[in-house]
Amino acid sequence: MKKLFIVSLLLVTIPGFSQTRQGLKLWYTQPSGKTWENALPIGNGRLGAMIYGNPDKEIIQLNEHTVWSGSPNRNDNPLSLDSLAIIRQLIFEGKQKDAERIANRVIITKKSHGQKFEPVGSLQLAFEGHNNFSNYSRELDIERAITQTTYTVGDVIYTRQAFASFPERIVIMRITASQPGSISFTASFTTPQKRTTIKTIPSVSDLKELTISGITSDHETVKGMVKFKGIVRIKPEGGSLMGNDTSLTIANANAVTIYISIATNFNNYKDISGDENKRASDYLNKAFAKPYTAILQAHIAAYQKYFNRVKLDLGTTDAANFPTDERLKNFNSTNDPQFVTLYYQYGRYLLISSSQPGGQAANLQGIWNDKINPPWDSKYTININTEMNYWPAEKTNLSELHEPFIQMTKDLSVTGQQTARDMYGARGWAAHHNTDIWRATGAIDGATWGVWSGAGGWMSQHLWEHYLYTGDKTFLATVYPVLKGASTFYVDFLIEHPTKKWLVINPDMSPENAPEAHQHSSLDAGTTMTNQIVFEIFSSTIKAAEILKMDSAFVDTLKQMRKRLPPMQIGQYGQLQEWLDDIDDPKDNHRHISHLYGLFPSNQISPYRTPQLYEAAKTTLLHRGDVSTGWSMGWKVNWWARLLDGNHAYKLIQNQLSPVQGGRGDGGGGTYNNLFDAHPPFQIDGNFGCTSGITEMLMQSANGEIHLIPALPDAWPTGSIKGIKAIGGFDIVSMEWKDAKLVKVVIKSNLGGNLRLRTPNAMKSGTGDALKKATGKNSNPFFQVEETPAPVIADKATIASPELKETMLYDLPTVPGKTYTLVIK
Ligand code: FUC
Repeated sequence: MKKLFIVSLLLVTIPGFSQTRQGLKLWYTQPSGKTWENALPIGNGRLGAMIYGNPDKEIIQLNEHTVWSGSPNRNDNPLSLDSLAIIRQLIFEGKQKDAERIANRVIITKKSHGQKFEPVGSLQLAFEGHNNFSNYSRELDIERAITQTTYTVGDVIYTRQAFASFPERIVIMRITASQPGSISFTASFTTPQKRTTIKTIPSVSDLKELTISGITSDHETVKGMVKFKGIVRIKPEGGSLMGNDTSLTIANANAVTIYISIATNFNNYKDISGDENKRASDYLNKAFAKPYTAILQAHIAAYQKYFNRVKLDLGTTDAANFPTDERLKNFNSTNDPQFVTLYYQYGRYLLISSSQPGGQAANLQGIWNDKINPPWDSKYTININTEMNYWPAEKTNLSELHEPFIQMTKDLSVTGQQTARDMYGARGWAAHHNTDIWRATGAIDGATWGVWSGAGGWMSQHLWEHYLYTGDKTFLATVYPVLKGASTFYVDFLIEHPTKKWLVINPDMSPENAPEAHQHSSLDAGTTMTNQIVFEIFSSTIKAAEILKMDSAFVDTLKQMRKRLPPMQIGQYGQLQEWLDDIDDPKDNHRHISHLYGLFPSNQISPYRTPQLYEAAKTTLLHRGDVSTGWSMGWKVNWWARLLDGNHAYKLIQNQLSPVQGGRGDGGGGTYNNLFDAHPPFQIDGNFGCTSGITEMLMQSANGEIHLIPALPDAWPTGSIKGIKAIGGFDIVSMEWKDAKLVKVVIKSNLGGNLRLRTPNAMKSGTGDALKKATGKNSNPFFQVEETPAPVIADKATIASPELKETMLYDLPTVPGKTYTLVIK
């Protein structure tokens, strides 16, 4: 209490502080120093920057979304096809290790294991004498997507604002001072890139500008051919600007605006014939002609178009008055619900900033990476991590931002055709567990990780979900070939299991787990996750074809084959089996729990429709434990939400919102000071996974109904949310709960159809009318859930019946465009 009082006093007396207290802000009383994970991220989906806010040496670390090592290339291993039969036979015979040895030679690529997302470099601003500062604060305002640093040197107050303008495609920083003529600094570039030229050249009005030109790295025998160009042009107000060969010096200016433009020659994964110089100059010239305030206003408007759609309120306590790093340290020992709101909205901020229509999809680090050799190349791991990045897209009302992921899937549906054909003799398209900007679809890393072909099915499912949320049939028609291609690959690649007679994928694996029973080899046939993925993409393709009224013969094939897929199995410990055989180890705490794909993101396991599988999934999750890598804990928030256990989901949020301990490889997850998620190292998937999970705690729309506050933890008894989305085109315009009871919900129907609502307590319509109790199947076409085949249950397994809280289930017929209000009865 005492500490709080002191902080509050500081907050009102120090200028920088008084602004940083309110609203959705990350703020700190210390500069970032040398630590990248202290710096604050800004981005416009094309450019990403980390702002350090160091008074004496500002660092603006820069990324551009298409600066990747390498050039158009493929990495299939054509030896695969000839050895496929023997690999399959060995796996069916239980000789996984022998199969693995061959797979490492013939399936795993001998070429690129994926290219790297590389940084451009850093713009450094050296301010002499500014190491002696006071009254320091820096912040990232996620309601406006702007960073601000304020400090005092002598009797001058300095302020720096920076943002990545969405409309202008540039990064911009404005430096002001409380007294005229006080701004002097030198700007220069540093870069970890090896083939660059940094120089100043004459600019408009005889001033000089600073440029960096370069070509990205060669990597794993692929020649680096992405050419990039960065230009820094400075507009001083008063004072002077001088340039030497590689730096610009500003002296005694009243205010300064720095415009940074970066572009490359990248057009798409097979075309790098663009003109990076012209692009960089064009963006810059357009922006430079505009005053700072105009660029700022347009930026805020463009950002808020997305950001303002959702408002969350879980309550605010005094704990919210502390700087962000303090709140992170204290989160587990204080009641700070607003910190969850901040983290939730930060996930949306990060998606808006790293994924814009027409740009590249958010990679393992979104769009923020300072290393020339980043962890896992900062590329796309598509056996979980990239999909997780896009879990919040539709439900948190950022549907348009799904586009880069959808485009990537469309690209893979083309490049993956050659992989399907050359490596497996199959039609359709296939991708393994990783890809990159060149849309490589070969198998990489080693047989323990790479021999997995589930990506086509999983990624295509996002396209189907985009349709389920939007009802956009034109979109569905354009992406139907992607769904069909993913399914066609499985039609050709499935093979009958010699003894069980089910149709299975072989070779297969349950991402990246390797059971002891198979001498720690990952290879297997018909793993549960793959069966679920195939079941799901077959079902979605069937529905899509039926909606589009086409391909009836293909639909019949899919229906016939779907019946022959392995059902889910409940093993001896009552667990959901990860593999075809009952070989799960209840002590296994592997970070991947891939077989729970059926619980989330899929909807094949539900408390109401499949109670035994629901219990088995819960047992599995309890076996695996809570603490894991960041993204794994993010997934667990979603699973516990689907298991309707809000308190357990909240426990995972607490684990995630703890300061990171240890470095790469240590596991244990956690969060950095800038609220980036830690695997460790930094991986952005956990941020997005948790934002999705918090939404799932408050609303779920996957199981043939819309379930409101399905997994509310005790920590959030009262709150409200506005603007999230459910499938079937339903907007949760607003929802309020009090003492864990739903008190009011306003829902807009965009597409019409039956609205089936599950609520924790009885509701009546806003006009006082009684609501109709739901009966039978939901008639709304968007809520048709494929029936999950009955599980096979081990003799030894004991399965309890789920203990479910009583809920109400209503049916409300809706008309497109109309809004419906329900209040507590
Ligand atoms: C998979 C995961 C790792 C990490 C990496 C990027 O290999 O198993 O934990 O997230 O992707």
